[in-house]
Amino acid sequence: MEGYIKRLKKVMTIAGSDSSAGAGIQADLKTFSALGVYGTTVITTLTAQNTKTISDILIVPAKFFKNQIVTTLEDIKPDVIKIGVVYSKSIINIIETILKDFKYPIVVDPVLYSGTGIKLMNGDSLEQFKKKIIPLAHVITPNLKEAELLSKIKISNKYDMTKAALEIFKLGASNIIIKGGHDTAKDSKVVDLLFRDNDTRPQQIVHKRLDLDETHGTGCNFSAAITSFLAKGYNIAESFQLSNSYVYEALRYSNQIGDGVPVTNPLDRMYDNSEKFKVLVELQDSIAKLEKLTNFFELIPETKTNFVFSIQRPRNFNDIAGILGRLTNLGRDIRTPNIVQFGASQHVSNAVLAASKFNFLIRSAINIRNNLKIIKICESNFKCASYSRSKETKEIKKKEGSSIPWGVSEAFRQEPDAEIIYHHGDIGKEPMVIIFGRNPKDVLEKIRIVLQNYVNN
Ligand code: PXL
Repeated sequence: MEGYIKRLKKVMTIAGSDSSAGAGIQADLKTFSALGVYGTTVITTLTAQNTKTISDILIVPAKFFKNQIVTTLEDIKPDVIKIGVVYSKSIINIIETILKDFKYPIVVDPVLYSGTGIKLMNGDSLEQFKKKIIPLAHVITPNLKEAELLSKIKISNKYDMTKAALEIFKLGASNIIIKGGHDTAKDSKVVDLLFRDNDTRPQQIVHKRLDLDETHGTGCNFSAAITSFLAKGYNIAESFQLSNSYVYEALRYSNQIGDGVPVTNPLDRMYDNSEKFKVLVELQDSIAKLEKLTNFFELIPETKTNFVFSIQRPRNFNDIAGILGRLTNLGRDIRTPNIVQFGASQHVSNAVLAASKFNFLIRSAINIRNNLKIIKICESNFKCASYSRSKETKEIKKKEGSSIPWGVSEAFRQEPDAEIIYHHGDIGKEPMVIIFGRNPKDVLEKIRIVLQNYVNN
């Protein structure tokens, strides 16, 4: 039995609940899950909250709070503990009393205010927090404002960030990450700094600033990611890099779930990745059926054929699976390399990307030959649209890979319900037909119809 038990790394978060689920315990648990660690949750406070404000806060009674930590730790030993909103002195004291004798690495996210500007620490708790919680920190992750409040140093540049870090080292934190994202000056670049072991020469990560004023959840996602990567065995510098990239993606795909600030999406990649296996299997299955279609070789153009299938909401061609090396015409037979991969096709995938902007249900496509007979069959069986490559501007012609998205968009603008799009080529460019569908099965059905008419007439 022992051999069958998968031993996930375990972490614990001690933090506040956010009823809008963008920050706090809820954000932590999403992040832990997305990064593959098991999270336990000890709740300090409950907030009644949406994307605009916090209307009420309930502090969990001291005795019950203590029982949560003691009972959970008694049985489930975490690899790393994360501390978020602590709110009151009594909670701070309980945390210190229990955790000071453990050797768990502790990540402290010094949450003083919510993203919507509401205080998340009692007025008289800050000094207690500095005295009792910060010395427990293997790493502390303040944003600029929090770093100012903890260090009492006004920060307006990187030099000030270093001075603030020195003050925070004095409070007893072992490592400090100061996050530059909340810079009120809104510099076009975001600078995050990691200071290690009292060293004033930080490791630096610079990102282009995303066009977002304020978001909800970023700080929690970041410190929960640091917690997860440390638990998985990465060192602090590696965890800093990995968490930074992870949060950048979560931020980029933030969602407007209410009318207030956008909420980060720490699960975005996970949703995408969970679809990918099914996409590969369905595409592979339809390719196998396509190979068995008699006379399909007749439809393969000089430039060969690709058959692609996308996840929902593709970002770029890497979210679309295709055939590595394309389908080749070998006389009366066809050859498939039998390798289906994400990012394998640029041309046909770009056609799907462009088509999906007009009709999000279009996720699959195949390219075939264009001759008069094929066009006639397509026109009489499906909704078709065409474009003329000779109308491409110089810029489109010059930029590699821009011709297909341009043409497909042109055609869809004329016929938004198009199922098939074709062009008649240009000097040195082979004419082409692209058949679209919701999935590979749907595309295969259309191929069957074209083929039947092609060989029988
Ligand atoms: O983002 C910091 C944060 C942490 N924890 C809770 C919160 C917030 C921000 O709103 O509500 C519970």
